[in-house]
Amino acid sequence: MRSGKPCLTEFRFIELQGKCYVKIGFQLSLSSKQFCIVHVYSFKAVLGILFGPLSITHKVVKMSFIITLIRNLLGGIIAFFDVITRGTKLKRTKEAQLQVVKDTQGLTLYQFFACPFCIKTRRAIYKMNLPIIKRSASKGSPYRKELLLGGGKVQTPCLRIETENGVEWLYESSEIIKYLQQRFT
Ligand SMILES: N[C@@H](CCC(=O)N[C@@H](CS)C(=O)NCC(=O)O)C(=O)O
Repeated sequence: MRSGKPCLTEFRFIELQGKCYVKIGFQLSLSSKQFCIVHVYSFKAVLGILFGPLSITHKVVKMSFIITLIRNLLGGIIAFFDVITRGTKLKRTKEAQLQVVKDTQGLTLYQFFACPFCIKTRRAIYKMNLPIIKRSASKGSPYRKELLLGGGKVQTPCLRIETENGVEWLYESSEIIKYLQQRFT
């Protein structure tokens, strides 16, 4: 193997905890004597769809997975159009914006990137020019557990509101937008 050039060493379907993945192995050379092997575990069987029936018996690609894929694709398209059609932010005086920065420090939005309700909420947040921290509640993210433990369920969007009186978890995109509009516009 020539130095610096990654070489494909493995490409196969595997089963991990009852789920089907595509395992892709690369060998990367660091110098003429040293190398490392990197294994990438694919998106759940996405390639399985493209390459036909999976080699793992009875693990046919589940309908729910296809629905998730379509949902994420549509969500991604909506997110893209949201970004390009957002328009302008609310303009405030420097002092007023500094106050908003201070007042939004206790706010955190738990969200999924491609969720239409989150897109709607993010769009409103953008238009109100609010620097609110956003945390992904997608599977595998540590914030998902935080949302579940704090708010009681994994549903996005959810706004975590921390004040001197305690912490409140606000679900429902319309409620979140209404709350922010009342507080900041
Ligand atoms: N009526 C809610 C609907 C929110 C909703 O359905 N969110 C979905 C994501 S798009 C969700 O969190 N589903 C739970 C899950 O995927 O685990 C709103 O307007 O916020």
